[in-house]
Amino acid sequence: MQWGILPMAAAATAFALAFSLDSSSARADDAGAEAVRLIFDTDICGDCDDVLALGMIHALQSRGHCRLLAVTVSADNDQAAPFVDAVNTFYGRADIPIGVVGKRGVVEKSAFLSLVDEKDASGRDRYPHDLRSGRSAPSATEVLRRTLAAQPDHSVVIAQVGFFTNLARLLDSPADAHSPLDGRELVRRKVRLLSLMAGSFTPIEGNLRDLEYNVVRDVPSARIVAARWPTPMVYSGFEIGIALPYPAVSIERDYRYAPHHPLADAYIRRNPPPHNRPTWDLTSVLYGVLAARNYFDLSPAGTIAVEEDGHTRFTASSGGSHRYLILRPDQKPRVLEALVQLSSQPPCRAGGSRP
Ligand SMILES: [Ca+2]
Repeated sequence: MQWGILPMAAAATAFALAFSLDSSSARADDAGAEAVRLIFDTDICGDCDDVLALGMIHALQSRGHCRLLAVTVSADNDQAAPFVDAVNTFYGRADIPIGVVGKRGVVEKSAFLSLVDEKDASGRDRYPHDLRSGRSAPSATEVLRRTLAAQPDHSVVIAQVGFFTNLARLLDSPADAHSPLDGRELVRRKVRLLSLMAGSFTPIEGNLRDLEYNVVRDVPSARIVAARWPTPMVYSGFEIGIALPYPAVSIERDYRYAPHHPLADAYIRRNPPPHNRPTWDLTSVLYGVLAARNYFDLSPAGTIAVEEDGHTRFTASSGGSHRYLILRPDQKPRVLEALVQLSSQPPCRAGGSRP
């Protein structure tokens, strides 16, 4: 299989032309432009890269690059939504809507979500939050439909960094009180880009990672989204995040501004330093919010199909709406520096004030 690589500038131009991005969205992360309207869909249970990615989003919002509209959880674990609420509260944004996949989602255990129930010496939450259980949260479909319906047309970026369940259900959702549009039409109308961590597209040392976790845990939903999602999709394949290991020394040194930091504490519970955890989910957030900053190259346009066994297959085509990220060796230091600086940035509002 041939893997063509376009120079970033040419790829960006072709991408914009192919998908008719409007001028406002194309400028979205230039200085002074409108912040990217972002929805974060995460399986924040098994791995800790979701947690670092959520912290990154808050730093990007503090810098004026994005506005987090909602978080939807794609793993069935009642501690996941409270943990998201605790992270949002830590960064001074306690009221961001949170939706959950519910009992029909992929069941996941976690090494770190139990942090959310820990108390300090006086019996108060160590990580303050007011959402006590995922069972108290609305469905992801409800939150996604309500959030999208309230946004300007073609304005929303969704970063999906877990299973495809929530977005597949969104596509299949009927008209409701929030919108007369069915799910697919609502997505076509409101979403500009789906930036997702899934699949595998470039061999690593000659070997292609055959089956990627986010796909194989819910293949039917992945097949629905790959086949029916009506906007551009950019995949960050397995090979991207594993080529960018988060330096554990940063976990040990850069988060000490808080005695109990939810990002560092989750990381340590999952993989104590000196483990350098891959940055899979962080890369989809970085691209989704700062696509024009040339952190990555893009594949040619094409179609990515999810096969019945969970393999992802890319076929180049000039009219295709799918691409995948490509990381050149000389891009690695700059990307990794951005991921570390954003993840470890202390909470602050735009303009620098503490929340
Ligand atoms: Ca994830």
